[in-house]
Amino acid sequence: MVQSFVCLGSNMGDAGAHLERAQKELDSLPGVRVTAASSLYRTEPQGRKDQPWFLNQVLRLDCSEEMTSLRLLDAMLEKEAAMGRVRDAADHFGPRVIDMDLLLFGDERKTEDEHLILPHPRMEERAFVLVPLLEIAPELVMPDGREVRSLLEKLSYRLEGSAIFQ
Ligand code: PH2
Ligand code: MG
Ligand code: MG
Repeated sequence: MVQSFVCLGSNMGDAGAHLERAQKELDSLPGVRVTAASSLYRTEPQGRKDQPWFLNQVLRLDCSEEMTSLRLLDAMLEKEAAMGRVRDAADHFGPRVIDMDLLLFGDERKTEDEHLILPHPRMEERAFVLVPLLEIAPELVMPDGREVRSLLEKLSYRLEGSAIFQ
């Protein structure tokens, strides 16, 4: 069994409903169980500011032996498409119905595969990832031994209730 963390995001339509459906879809995958879910955060858009605020949430998944990180990535891309996600290659950071990002897969480290880099290469910069991640895994340590808590301490951000400004 491997423990994995996934960040969900949506800023189109009924974002709350999209996150709820995404969680159900992941839980229904063979060899995957959602074992923890953070609360929902309203977050300032990163990367491209001229778009609606996001709703973000982090899930913890228990994955059985046959569910590898690449299989999980493929399954998540399929679920995103099934939920109506249309990818715009020219707008990597623009609005989306649903985004499922694999943050961590056990202590796996991957740099050689262009489709999947682990840990997620931008998670360290993103309060919208680290705040919900720490909510469900306060003692979490990165595969290289750094505490996730110490990564968040380096960021300049503001948490107001469930809103994250960065
Ligand atoms: N996702 C992005 C780009 N910017 N900003 C926020 N607040 N939340 C996201 O999930 C997000 C983003 C690309 O996937
Ligand atoms: Mg993303
Ligand atoms: Mg993504």
